[in-house]
Amino acid sequence: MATIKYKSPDYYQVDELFNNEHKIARGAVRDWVNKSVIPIIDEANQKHEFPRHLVKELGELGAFGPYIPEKYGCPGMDQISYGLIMQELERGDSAVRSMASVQSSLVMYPIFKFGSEEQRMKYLPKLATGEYIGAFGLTEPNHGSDPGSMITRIVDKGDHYLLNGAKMWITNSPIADISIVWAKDEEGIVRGLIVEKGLDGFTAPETKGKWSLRASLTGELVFDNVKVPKENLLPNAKGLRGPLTCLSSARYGIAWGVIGAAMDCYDTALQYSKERMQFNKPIAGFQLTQKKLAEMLTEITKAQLLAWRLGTLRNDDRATPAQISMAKRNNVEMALKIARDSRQILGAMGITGDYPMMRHMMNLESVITYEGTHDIHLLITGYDITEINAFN
Ligand code: TGC
Ligand code: FAD
Repeated sequence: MATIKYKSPDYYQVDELFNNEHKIARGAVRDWVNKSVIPIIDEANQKHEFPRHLVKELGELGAFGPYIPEKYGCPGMDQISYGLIMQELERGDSAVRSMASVQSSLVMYPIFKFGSEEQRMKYLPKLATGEYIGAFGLTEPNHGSDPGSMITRIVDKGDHYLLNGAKMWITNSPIADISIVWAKDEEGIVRGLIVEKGLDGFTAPETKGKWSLRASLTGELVFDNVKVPKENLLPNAKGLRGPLTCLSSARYGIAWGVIGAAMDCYDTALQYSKERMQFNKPIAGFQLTQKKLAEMLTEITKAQLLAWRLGTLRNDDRATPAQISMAKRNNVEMALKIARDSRQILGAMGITGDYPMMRHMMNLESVITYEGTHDIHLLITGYDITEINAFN
């Protein structure tokens, strides 16, 4: 592994917009990523293995449900701290941020927002420490961008619900202790269930052979006449608005997270280009290299400001789903382009695991697809500004 020392870019003194709590949270996660993620993450990706030992450490850091109240064993921080935690985790690897995103926004948040007090007390403290790992099942083999057409069903059988169907592309599914599963009831209304592992008829096979997010576990959730206890229904989620509200929280975290990946790529390319000599001068001295670096820093700065403003709106509960879509779409594309351009600055070295660009680039191909594809987010913005739905 190359010994490049990371220096986080901050061209517009965005740091001054953060309070002490934000900086403490960011600093703790940055130190942890340096110590626990950077030394092992290339090997985990090369071997296509999930570094499971990081889960408990993430819990100790407060990275699971950072914005959920302390009463449930969580840190009770604000949305800016949540964003900065995601930024620092994704500087390490998108897989680590994915683990924390799913656990926080897609498992803990729906239990907190739509669950009963008994469900909150039963599950949230265990999820906060990482004792329990969670998954979120919305996507199906034949329904990805259009989750409203899902075919997974529950039927009321008196003392339990009978669950049938299948979910695909589910982060953490093979090791999840609980899965938040979205299914339609007999009236066709989307409901959320907490499905514990080990129930008869429930399997979660792994999806292997990914070239992206190789340090993250992905799999299916398959339900064949699974009896889910009645008390595991989330009482306060009715309709597609339930899962989409969770997605808003996770998409917000991604808008911050990918800035971390972009910063890592930019900083690595900057340092390398000042040291790498060609034609008797550092490659940083060529105009074409400077164009790449200047444009990268400009885009990172814009993305930081977009994420920060969105965070302040979320703190006031004023951020709209369409505003979140704009930030997710813009910032992921920004990070992917920076991963590609920074890799070029490293020439052949850029394709090796000694440097992080190729890994970030491959990861970001998933990030630009999940939580709503790049084009779906564009259509959400189009719908918001024209009030004409172009989805169908
Ligand atoms: P539509 O009729 O527009 O909406 C249904 C209801 O939901 C409301 N709504 C939202 N509420 C909160 N947050 C949002 N983001 C919302 N978007 C919509 C909407 O107001 C409506 O409410 P109500 O009360 O009137 O019923 O629904 P539609 O069927 O037309 O679909 C719209 C569309 C295409 C935008 C939506 O379905 C969509 O976002 N598709 C993309 C699917 C997606 O993002 N899947 C992600 C799966 S999870 C994942 O990828 C995890 S990755 C994990 C990791 O990080 O590792
Ligand atoms: P499709 O919906 O089939 O889309 C294919 C293409 O068609 C895309 O380019 C899309 O933009 C385009 N398209 C679709 N509809 C339209 C339209 N109306 N207009 C124009 N273009 C359109 N899901 C979960 O529920 N939980 C998870 O934990 C989870 N984790 C994931 C982890 C990974 C690594 C990946 C890759 C995916 C994960 N997903 C998860 C699934 C993810 O959310 C879906 O892949 C995503 O929503 C897109 O669905 P799809 O792959 O079925 O693509």
